[in-house]
Amino acid sequence: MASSELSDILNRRQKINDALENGESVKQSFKVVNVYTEFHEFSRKQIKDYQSTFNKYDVGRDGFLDLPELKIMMEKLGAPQTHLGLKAMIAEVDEDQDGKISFREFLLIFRKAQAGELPEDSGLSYLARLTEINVDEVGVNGAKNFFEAKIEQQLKTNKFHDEIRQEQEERRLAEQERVNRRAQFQQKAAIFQHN
Ligand SMILES: [Ca+2]
Ligand SMILES: [Ca+2]
Repeated sequence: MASSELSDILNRRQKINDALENGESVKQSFKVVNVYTEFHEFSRKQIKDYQSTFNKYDVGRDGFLDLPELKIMMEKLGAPQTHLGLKAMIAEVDEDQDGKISFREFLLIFRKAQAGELPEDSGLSYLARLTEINVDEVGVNGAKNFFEAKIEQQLKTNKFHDEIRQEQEERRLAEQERVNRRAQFQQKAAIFQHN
């Protein structure tokens, strides 16, 4: 860690301690300091990229993505959602239940996406995957193509998909066995009849 970065953290820590001594609320800045340690699965660069994505769609600049902002975000990403869909998206990560997405809760989306905890066709799953590309550069159609290619690629390695394939294969084998058994039975029956 660069020494300037470390002194930044120490300075912030000192400010928090001062504020605490004065009985002030320091909840928010405390959270900002901690996202790097809480979301240890992401690199600092990733978190900074997520922060700039978040800021881009936090049009009101209040540090939260509310429902109208999320609505516009999903439209811009080429995956518009219904009002109920948007509410469900927020509820999925709204741990403090204030009806909007803080940056920390925003990071939960990507944590869940990475852990495979988001259903394929859920709004948050679209959000997580579509924000990986720069829609401004490739355009919405480009984003859609990229997205479809990405889903296809993911399906190939997806565990769920593998299980379905395995199930289909098992069903195919069972059906084959049934056909074989019937053929054998008919053969035996034919021999029996000839005798
Ligand atoms: Ca906002
Ligand atoms: Ca919240």
